[in-house]
Amino acid sequence: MFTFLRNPSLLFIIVSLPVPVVTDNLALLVIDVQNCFLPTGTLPVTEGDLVIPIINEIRQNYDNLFSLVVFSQDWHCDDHISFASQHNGKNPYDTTVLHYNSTGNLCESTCDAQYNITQVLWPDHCIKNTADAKFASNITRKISDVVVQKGYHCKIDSYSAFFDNGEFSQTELNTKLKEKNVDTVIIVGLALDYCVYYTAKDAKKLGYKVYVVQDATRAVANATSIDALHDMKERGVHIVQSSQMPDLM
Ligand code: VGL
Ligand code: ZN
Repeated sequence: MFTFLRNPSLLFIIVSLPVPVVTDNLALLVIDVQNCFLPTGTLPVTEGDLVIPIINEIRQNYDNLFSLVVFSQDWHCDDHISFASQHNGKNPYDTTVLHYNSTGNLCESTCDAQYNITQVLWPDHCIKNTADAKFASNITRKISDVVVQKGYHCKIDSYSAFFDNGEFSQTELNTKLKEKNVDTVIIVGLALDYCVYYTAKDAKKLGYKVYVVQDATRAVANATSIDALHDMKERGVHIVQSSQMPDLM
């Protein structure tokens, strides 16, 4: 026994034994859980309110495992370009094509259009500094949570919490995640087929490991949610249920 411990080379073997290392550094991204997207809001998502108790339970069970919890907030000008009310002869849920020049400016009359973006036209929604744009009153929020606003450029929409729809500008989300060395994001919230989908795609493009907790989301429409789920899976986004969260942790 003592001979063994007095042998320096054996001691080296003992101290260099591998120890398990937890490599995933997690962030929870809570997308657009705002009054505007609840069933009584201006852009109602069917059952949008049902994500709230699920997200609250995820936080209750796993908050200590998240290096960061981020709330994104859709935050529009009152004449935002995505509103059907700003387009003559158009109704909510119609589409139009918007043209942008090489520097990301909207071509309102003649200009050298470089990018054409198909835009769904929405009811006026989530206008900044209104009660409609506030976070749902019953979603758990903590002082340490970070808020990232998006969609505040009046002439371009922003579904993703990382970039606007033309990828002309970015929010502070990627920087905030990098500051905390986050490598894995868990995405919940509204709406599955728009802001959750675009945020998950961009997170994947930026190199994060991405989980979408499906039962903690709801969609604007069935057809688009089927397409979004299919595309996310193809891109390597993990679609999971909240009951599977213990397996991820
Ligand atoms: C959203 C449509 C328009 C979303 C935001 O949060 O999914 N959808 N603006
Ligand atoms: Zn919006």
